[in-house]
Amino acid sequence: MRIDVVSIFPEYLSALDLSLIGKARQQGLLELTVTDLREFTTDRHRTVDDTPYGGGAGMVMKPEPWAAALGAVLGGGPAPAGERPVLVVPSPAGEVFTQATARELALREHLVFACGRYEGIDERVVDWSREHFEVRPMSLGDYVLNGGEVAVLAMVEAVGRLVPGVVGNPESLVEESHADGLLEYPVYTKPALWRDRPVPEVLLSGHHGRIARWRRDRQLQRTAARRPDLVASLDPAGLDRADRAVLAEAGWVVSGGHVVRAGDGASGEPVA
Ligand code: 6GU
Repeated sequence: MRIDVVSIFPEYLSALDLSLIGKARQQGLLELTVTDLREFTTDRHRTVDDTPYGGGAGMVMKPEPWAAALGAVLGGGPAPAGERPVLVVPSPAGEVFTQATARELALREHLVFACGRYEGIDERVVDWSREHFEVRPMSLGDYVLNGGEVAVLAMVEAVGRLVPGVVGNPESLVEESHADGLLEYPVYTKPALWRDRPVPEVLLSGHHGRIARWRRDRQLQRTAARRPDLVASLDPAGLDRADRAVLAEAGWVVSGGHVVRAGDGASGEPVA
């Protein structure tokens, strides 16, 4: 996979030299290039921003350096046959980036990340880019960062670890949080007794069936407690009798093909 990042703070992305992603780059599994947007300015002050038309606070990133930088990333000449690169534009006004997004992007050949700063990039850059890229404005969640760089670190790590060969043991991708729409179960290691706290006895039993059931129950309970939005998105077809019993205990029932809070219009359910 090829990844390009364009930023006015290329040093910010140096964290991608480290750890799993750094190793994948050394092994040639990921080809990652960081480009300094200011290299594509033409004035003495290397200006990348200007005041917003229509007034208002803050500054807007100028279109010309962005078009030049993205053009260089595309490589001049005619567009190669095959799929267009994806242009991810990090923004709190984007679509929310999820594990499903990471899985989708991990299948692509070429990802380009355009790190905006200030109040954002002139919208015409986004419009023009649609002629050359599949453009995806993306947000990490409902809070505001000062620029796209920190978000790109998160997104590149989430996508990069799904590229075949990057994570040593692919089994570890199967059981982690969000793999099945639920949060991960709690984990324990030695010693079996620590500060008067024992490891849950079932985990020492060697009984694989009971351990799997216990872990599934903890996933369901934890997800109900912390992420009711995820419970409401579960497909009832994937829930067995034991799952439904745990969810009922947490106040959720299957009704009309959906998982809903007990009492929320579910026929025959007692209202608390
Ligand atoms: Cl992707 N960018 C910025 N600037 N702020 C954010 C974000 C992205 N996601 C959440 N907040």
